[in-house]
Amino acid sequence: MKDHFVKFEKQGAVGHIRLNRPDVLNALHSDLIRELADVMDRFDQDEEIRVIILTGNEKAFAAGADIEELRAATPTDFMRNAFFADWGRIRQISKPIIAAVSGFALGGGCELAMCCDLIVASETAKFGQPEINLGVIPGAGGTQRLTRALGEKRALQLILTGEMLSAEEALHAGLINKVVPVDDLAAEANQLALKIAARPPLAVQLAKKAVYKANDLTLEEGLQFEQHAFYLLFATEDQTEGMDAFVEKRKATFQGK
Ligand code: CO8
Repeated sequence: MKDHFVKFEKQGAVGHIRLNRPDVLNALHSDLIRELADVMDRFDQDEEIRVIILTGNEKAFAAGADIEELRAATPTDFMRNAFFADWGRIRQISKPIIAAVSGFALGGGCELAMCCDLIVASETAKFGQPEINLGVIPGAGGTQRLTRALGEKRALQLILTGEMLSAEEALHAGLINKVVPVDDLAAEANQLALKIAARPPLAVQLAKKAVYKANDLTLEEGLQFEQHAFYLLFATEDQTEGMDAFVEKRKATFQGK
């Protein structure tokens, strides 16, 4: 697979992906999203990879959908081309994805960061949904994910005005996990990725799934899902290893089996 709109490389248990349209602040052309979903699928199937890091460049994680592409679009184009199908593929990735965000994460860029499971940001990061200024609204989850993350009032403030949140504000609002100086961003994301990569991969993947069920299911259904996932993990070698290692007072080594 050749890289084009996204660059990617594997470093041990971590799959790195960089959005690569720097001239247009990584505007998310549909071809870019397709490439991104292809690479994520490939990393998801690669048994050595346990965590994925998605990043942009210092000026922009991504400044939204490619407005040039969207400008002439019609509703039937969106429907015929299943415009959001590749976003659906990204949502289905079972391994944890860490967004390392510097600069602008706007519109589809903010939505893409929110599709990731954890967000580490540099002090320069800015998050927002400015679609209202273009005569539209968010289309890749902004009204839903931002509302779940921030609550209705703060989500409405951003979506109705197009205002941006600074990294510090995003941290206080619970949208992101950590803010670091720009020079530390890559190292911080990598450190977090390695920490998760040392955990049992099947438990990590089921934990990710179970947490998202909290939004989709009733409490009773969510508790049932969690219990079944908990039972299932007792069929893994990693459960035996984890508990044996504790009792034997040694460090566990997890194989993802
Ligand atoms: N699409 C296309 N080109 C863009 C985009 C974009 N979203 N953002 C920036 N660019 C281009 C600019 O046109 C400019 O190109 P050129 O050098 O050829 O003139 C280049 O990137 C650099 O941008 P600026 O000169 O504007 O840089 P500034 O630092 O002055 O400003 C901003 C940075 C504030 C981020 C500004 O570029 C901006 O407002 N960008 C648009 C932000 C926006 O409105 N995003 C929302 C887009 S709509 C959307 O995301 C809908 C989501 C739907 C689902 C997702 C489907 C993929």
